[in-house]
Amino acid sequence: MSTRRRIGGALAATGLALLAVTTPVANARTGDPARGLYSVEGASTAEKRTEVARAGVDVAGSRGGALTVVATPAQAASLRANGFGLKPLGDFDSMLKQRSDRAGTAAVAGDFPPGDEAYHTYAETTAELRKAAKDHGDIATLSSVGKSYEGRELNLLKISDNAGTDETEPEVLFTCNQHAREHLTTEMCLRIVQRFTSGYASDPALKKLVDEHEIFVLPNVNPDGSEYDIAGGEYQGWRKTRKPVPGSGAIGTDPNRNWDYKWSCCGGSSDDPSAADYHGPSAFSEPETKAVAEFVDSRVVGGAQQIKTHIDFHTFSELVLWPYGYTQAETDTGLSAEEAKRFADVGKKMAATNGYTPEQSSDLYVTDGDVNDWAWGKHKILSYTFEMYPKDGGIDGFYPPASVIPEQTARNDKAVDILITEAGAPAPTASPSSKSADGRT
Ligand code: 3K0
Ligand code: CA
Ligand code: CA
Ligand code: ZN
Repeated sequence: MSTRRRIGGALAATGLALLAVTTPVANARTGDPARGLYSVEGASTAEKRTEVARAGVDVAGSRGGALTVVATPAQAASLRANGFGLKPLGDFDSMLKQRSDRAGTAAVAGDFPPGDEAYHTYAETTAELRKAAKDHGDIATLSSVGKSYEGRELNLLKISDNAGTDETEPEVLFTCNQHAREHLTTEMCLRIVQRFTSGYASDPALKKLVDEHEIFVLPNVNPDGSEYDIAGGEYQGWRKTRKPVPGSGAIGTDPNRNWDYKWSCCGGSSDDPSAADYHGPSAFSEPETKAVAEFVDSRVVGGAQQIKTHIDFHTFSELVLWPYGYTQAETDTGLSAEEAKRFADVGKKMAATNGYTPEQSSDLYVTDGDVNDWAWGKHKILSYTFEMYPKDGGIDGFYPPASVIPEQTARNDKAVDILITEAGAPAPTASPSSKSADGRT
């Protein structure tokens, strides 16, 4: 792989000398136009950030009043024409290659690039889950909610006392890796698995959390995407699923715009199949989101949703986000002032333990069809997005060195415990003037 060269028309990109961001060097493997990484200045309000996202660019992170985006030459030109200042940070594909080759040794097929082998591939993640279930059979059972487009099992580990029995205990869900390249999140789910299974016998506080709840962990929502991202020993900067979009030459849908609640309602996702935040041809067009949703639907027992709280892990920017994403209003259909306050209170409580910034999802930029809006809007699950380490960065933001895994996953231990504990707390009582959508008071 290290000898591969990216060829763009008559141009051969042979090194940093040709990294001028204005030069459209094609990606030799995909044939895509070269993508540049930019800092977009003047994106200091949610409206402006939503406008930037609407250009179809790939929003990598948010830093201060600026957004870090990956843009094609056409997208960059369009943003500039709309008055945004773009500060070039480098050629995305070349930066990916540089990042992948950092250790300077040959990549092992199917594994993470040299130096990053401590990250778990899909096969290694599956092996860890099997081992947890085998070594702790009384408190851990492994199942699958369905298969990905390419046929990979969407593994689900349940952790609880009497794990083989559906008991009447508050249920909690942790999901990771909706976005392919956000590999640190898979490590986060594995950390949760390790901590509660290995710590059960020796740590009374952990044992209590396990005994009194049913904890579901789904480490790879988008395994096709994450495997594609590391195929060939070189990072691809991939975000979406891997299912071809019917009637277009494009591949992949943004799974976190594909959920069936206010899907594609509000300019918080793209109609363009090639865009980074393409919402898919229809809600739940992707087998992955559909399978996870059907699992959550299946947890309605005797008319009551058993899953009470949820975190969907992403990277990066160090944020705790809550619904709604589709609107900038703090309250809307099905989200009363009391409920919005509970989201903010618990969100801030968790953020106080990990140092992330707590805010409503749409304070970042408007997103429609995301998992939190669906989980709350349909099931009243207290559902958060955590954007993990780092706080800011360029492409390296998605690919922190494996050495940060222990610290950056343990950083969320207390927040995870709060979220689990919160599953047993009573839902807030709404005042009669602001009943929730289902009429509960
Ligand atoms: O709820 C949200 O606002 C999700 C934010 C998430 C997204 O889907 O756009 N950010 S990410 O793509 O950079 N992980
Ligand atoms: Ca139990
Ligand atoms: Ca149960
Ligand atoms: Zn993400």
